[in-house]
Amino acid sequence: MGTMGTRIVSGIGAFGLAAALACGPGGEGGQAQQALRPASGGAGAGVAELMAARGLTDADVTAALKTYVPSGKHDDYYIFSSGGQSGQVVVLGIPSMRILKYIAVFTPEPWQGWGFGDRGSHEVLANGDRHGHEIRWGDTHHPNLSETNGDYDGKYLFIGDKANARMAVIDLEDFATKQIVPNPILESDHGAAFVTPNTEYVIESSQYPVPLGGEFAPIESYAETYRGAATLWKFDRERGRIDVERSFAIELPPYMQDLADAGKLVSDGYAFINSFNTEKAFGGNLEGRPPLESGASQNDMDYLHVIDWKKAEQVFQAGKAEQIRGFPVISLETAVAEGLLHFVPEPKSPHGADVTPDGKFIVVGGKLDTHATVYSFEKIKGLIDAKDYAGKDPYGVPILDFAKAIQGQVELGLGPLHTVFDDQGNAYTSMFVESKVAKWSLRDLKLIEKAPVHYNIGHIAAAHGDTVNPRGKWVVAMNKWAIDRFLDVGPLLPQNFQLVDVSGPAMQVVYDAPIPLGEPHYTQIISADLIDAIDHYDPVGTDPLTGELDPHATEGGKERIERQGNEVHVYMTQVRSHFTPDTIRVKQGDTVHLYLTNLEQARDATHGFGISSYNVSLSVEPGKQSNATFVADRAGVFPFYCLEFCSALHLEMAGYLLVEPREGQAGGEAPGSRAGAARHAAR
Ligand code: K7E
Ligand code: CUA
Repeated sequence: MGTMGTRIVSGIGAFGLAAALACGPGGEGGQAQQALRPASGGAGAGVAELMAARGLTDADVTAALKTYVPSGKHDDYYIFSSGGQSGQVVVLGIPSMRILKYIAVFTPEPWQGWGFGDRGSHEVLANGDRHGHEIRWGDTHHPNLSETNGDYDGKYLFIGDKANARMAVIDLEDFATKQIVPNPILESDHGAAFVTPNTEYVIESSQYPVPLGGEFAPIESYAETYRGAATLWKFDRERGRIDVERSFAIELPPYMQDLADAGKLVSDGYAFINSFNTEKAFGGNLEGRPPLESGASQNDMDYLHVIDWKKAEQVFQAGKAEQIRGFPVISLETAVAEGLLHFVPEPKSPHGADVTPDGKFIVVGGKLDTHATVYSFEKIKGLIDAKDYAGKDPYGVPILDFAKAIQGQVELGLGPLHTVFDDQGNAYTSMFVESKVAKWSLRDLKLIEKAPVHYNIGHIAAAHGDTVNPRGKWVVAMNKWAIDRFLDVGPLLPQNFQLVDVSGPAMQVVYDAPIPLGEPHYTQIISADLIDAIDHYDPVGTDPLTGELDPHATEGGKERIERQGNEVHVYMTQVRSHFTPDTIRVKQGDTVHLYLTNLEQARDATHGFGISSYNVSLSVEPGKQSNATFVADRAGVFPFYCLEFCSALHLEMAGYLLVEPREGQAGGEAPGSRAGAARHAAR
């Protein structure tokens, strides 16, 4: 999308705009000019007429031109957004804001066959179960792309589940989840995921303190027995998986740890985690204690946690961690003794902690304070090195002096939350209470401009805006409230992503995109050329979890059904427009192992497998192997069919599973049977 054209058209009248468009550069002037004129006989209309007819202003049309991506053309950037309670990741394009995909992560999702019979996905989901409970949802908050030298490399995406303290790994080769790791010591997280500059670690820090490891302790002993922690998941890039064996955690006081960021360049090796509730309030409004919310808002200052993770890694490797439920945890005592944890006061109950592209400063959003506070890493490091402490917290953690640690504060207004950066030395802070984006300069810490957004912006993202190499141009405001922005859809409204053009002298909101599946929190925006996704699995029969040929992959011509006792193994292939075999005979009570290979290698030649009554839905992309196992405990006739309209004979791409009653056992439910009668009666 060229900015030239938009600059030409801004600030001229409707008629002028049409003329400028008609005569503008582009080489196809003649054609364009024709298109702009009303076609004789009626369907077309000139731009000026269209603008008049639809009541569009110049600003509307420039916004449209900045965001319109013609059919067949691609977006410049990907947005990877958390999907909130949907437990998924939402992928959009910039500038069109078209939704491209929902990636199934913590929640079963039938289109992708995620958790609906596909054995691999069940394995991944089951690995995320906690305390013996099957967990089939997540609250995804903070996606983080893998980084090389502090910039996105487009290979992996990590996302935390705030509700159940879990971390997921998504491979951006096929946009599929490969791993879910439950945190063995935490019950909730929030500063998760954030990666270190070369993705050495994926960090997950706690939100609500608990006795680490999940045991019971009375809430009255909150200060003594409840704790937070920062977990450093070691990422094994070769394998594309978190290596739990090489991961560890650092115990933290029972303040509620909040958002976090890893240092970069000069501050590489450090992690910064906000907190609120240094009051150690724990609620109890029906038990004579203040509600959590007011109890946690008494102190003027909370603590920015400064963690030297490289030192922590050495301490862990030196065997100085203790085991909690089999997981190595560096105790608070050890963390203090080894000098790897320091606190810096921060104005009450902050929210975002964001490291500037040069790694020199950490910007903390005030939330209940009207400022963004800018901390100097150099000053923090100097104070730590000189052991120049202003005091200690009740757990012995040294506290640095606020005034000595900050570079300055910027008065922004009401409810500053999160901050991202552009390529011109500017910062953009979301102003939740004011419903604005505040643009300010990192050079002089002066406010430049505030632009209204709709409404109550939470996170904010910019193109590569939290890396060492921000791209500028676009900012996305992630608004919590949509109120009047879209057609009514009942009381539950979508969230509203607003695309803001920040390339000009004044910010312009150019697009509203409803996000109708859970509440997104953070997003990251990556240049599209960095994503190198595959369009089919190679070789044919690839298990997407291992990336290798599945042992049950079936070649064309070698399809078969093998019976071993009560186990029936179905080696099946798919190719437009049939399943082979398309008749499967089993006996009631048999365990059916379905090994399904899509023999195709053509882009977009995806088939599916859906079957009645057995809760199986598979997505079998070209070259993919999908295996499912189910017990055919119900006798009857069950059609299965392809779930994707893959060809003219797609509807014919079907077959039957015939489950014969075992001798002496009842068959299908007879119309006159008691169960059948009861079901009819219940209608
Ligand atoms: Cu919604 Cu990052 Cu979880 Cu702020 S958090 S808004
Ligand atoms: Cu294969 Cu429809």
